[in-house]
Amino acid sequence: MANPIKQMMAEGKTAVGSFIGIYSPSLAEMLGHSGFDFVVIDNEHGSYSWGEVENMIRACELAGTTPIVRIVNSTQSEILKALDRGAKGIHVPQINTGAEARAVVEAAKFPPHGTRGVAYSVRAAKYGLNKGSSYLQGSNDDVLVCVHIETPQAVENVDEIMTSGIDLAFIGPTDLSVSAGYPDNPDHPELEAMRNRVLESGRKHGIPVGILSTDRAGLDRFRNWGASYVGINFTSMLYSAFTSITR
Ligand code: 3PY
Ligand code: MG
Repeated sequence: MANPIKQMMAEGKTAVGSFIGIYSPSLAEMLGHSGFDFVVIDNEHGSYSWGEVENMIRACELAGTTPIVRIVNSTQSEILKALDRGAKGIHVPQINTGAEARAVVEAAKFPPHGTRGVAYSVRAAKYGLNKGSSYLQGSNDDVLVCVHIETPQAVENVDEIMTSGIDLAFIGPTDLSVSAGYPDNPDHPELEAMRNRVLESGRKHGIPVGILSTDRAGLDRFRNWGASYVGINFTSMLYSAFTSITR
């Protein structure tokens, strides 16, 4: 059950994936066949039912890419539903303090490390075939717990967030630019300073840092900057393919 994305980041590689908010197992398969390391099934801004999330996860597995689910908020029920469907990780948006991040980690881990409720009948436990400590320990070790740092308050509290037990800190550049007051200038020096502060804190505490980009140039830029995990927006890639024909 080992998580290949955790493995890649531990080896100092940059994992590359895509965020998709459109329900289509076929497109999820295409992302996997194209070589993306992970797919973030985006149910913060997407409109998937839990059954659809499960089918997207299945499609990712078929195509050899790691399925991760972005949930709408940090409640225990959202975290539980995503992990029980078989997600190998969760992205939790809008985390602003160490206490909020610790609550996410607790909800994502089975006892004794957390408070995640257990049912062996779920897909993640092979519907009851994978029971007991091998499932519990395996899941606790493998699940990627990622929180979004996307407000000036979160950047202010970044050290306590980094030491909360998370596996990955993800900078949400859109929310960060809007919440910091620079909606039209994502490259404003203040935003760059905030990104650098997050990266430095991650280095200090041994936690990888991820970020969203829209294209190959952004991927190269953030990989060189030090990102361990880069998600590319699915709709941007699609528009760029479409308009390469029409424009
Ligand atoms: C943001 O840019 O705000 C994000 O959450 C990216 O996924
Ligand atoms: Mg965001």
